[in-house]
Amino acid sequence: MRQKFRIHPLPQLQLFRTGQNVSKRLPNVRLFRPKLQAAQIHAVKTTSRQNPPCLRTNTFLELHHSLSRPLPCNRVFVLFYYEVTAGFFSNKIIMMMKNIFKFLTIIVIIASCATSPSSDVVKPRYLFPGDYMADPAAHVFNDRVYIYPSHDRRSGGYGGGGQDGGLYDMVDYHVFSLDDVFNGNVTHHGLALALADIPWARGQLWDNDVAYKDGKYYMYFPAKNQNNLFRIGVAIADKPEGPFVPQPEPIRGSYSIDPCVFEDDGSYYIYFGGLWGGQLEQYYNNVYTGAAGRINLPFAEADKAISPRAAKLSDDMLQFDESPREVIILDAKGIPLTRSDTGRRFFEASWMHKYNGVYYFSYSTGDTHQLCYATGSSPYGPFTYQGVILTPVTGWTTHHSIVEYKGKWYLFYHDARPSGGIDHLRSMKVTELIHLDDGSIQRMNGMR
Ligand code: FUB
Repeated sequence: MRQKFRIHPLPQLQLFRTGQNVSKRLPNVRLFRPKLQAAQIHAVKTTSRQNPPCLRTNTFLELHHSLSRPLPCNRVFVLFYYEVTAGFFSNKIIMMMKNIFKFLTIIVIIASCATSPSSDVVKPRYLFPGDYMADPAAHVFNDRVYIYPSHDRRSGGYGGGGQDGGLYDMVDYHVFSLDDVFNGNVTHHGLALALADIPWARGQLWDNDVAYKDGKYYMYFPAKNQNNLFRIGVAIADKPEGPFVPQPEPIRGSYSIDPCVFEDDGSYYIYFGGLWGGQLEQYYNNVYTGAAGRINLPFAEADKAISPRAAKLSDDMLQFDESPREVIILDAKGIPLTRSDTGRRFFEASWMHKYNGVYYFSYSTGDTHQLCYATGSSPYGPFTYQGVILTPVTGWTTHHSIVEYKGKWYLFYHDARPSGGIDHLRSMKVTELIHLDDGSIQRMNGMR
């Protein structure tokens, strides 16, 4: 039997912002493609309570969406929709109308995407306007989010300029916490560890991370020693906010920068490494080779991107339990990324999180300024490159952490916008991070 429909009223054109709650405007939205991703669902979330006068309760709307990628959020977007009720028109005419609107919608989506490389859900929040803090490592302890940033400052610099990162001349760490990511107070717990209290360290307290085990909190931090080589130290506290008491010596066999610690099934893994000023190029097979270390390598080896390192921590959390292993990042064909692939290869800022049983290794590409991620089935990798999480921010460095809190995921990161773009005076911020239905992470715009 031929089913008849009536279209009433004529197709609607409406402007809205993705990410905006449209529930009051679009009741009973029926999605043309049921497999919508989180942000899209967010964008068209509806309730049927408030019907505008033009809509009837027995009608539905069809939203045409034909792209596999999510809609860019917080962008003005044109929604074409029409209302269909049992009535005048034949199936054939309905199908024709559907195709026309599908076509128009695709054009608008493409135009919208062309002007923005990313999609975002919630406007990011600067967390501590009072001072410059960078590289925020966030963890949930005692139902609060604790944030462990580097503490940027104005300084004449720590020797070596340019690629040595001498301007990042930090001398202490402060701790922050919150229990409402976007609206609540950010508690500043004050000084947690100072360079002057670390017997082996001479300067440059860069990105740190903190892990909890058996009633103690362990802070892992890089610093330059008397020979100007980065080593990684540990400091211990009874409370998440510190104060942290440093061990007299750095971790045996440690080198380079940006430690991050990840707990999995009761084991703790430390990831670390950073190129250029982070000195990772100066090590081969965990041995210090100096600047010339990679010159005589066979081509295939020299061509391979320099890998971040991972090692299991000892039971007492104070040493490596094994020699650090290379964390290999592969392309989609299973081939390790190359050194010249600067848009995708690892540079610094390791972070690990687990989502739906999959290990997500994320990092900064340094001189191409992206935050990227790669996924795998083991904490050691290998990981397969997946894409960009955050496009470049204001300032040279980009560095982040990813944490789940009260059922949502967040990206903590920094940029140098509040300082007017001074690379080494950065401000920490947070935004929501979305895992899409297919396991990918929704790309975000670093300039927001
Ligand atoms: O904060 C100093 C360094 O800048 C960090 O260790 C790097 O990851 C970069 O953010």
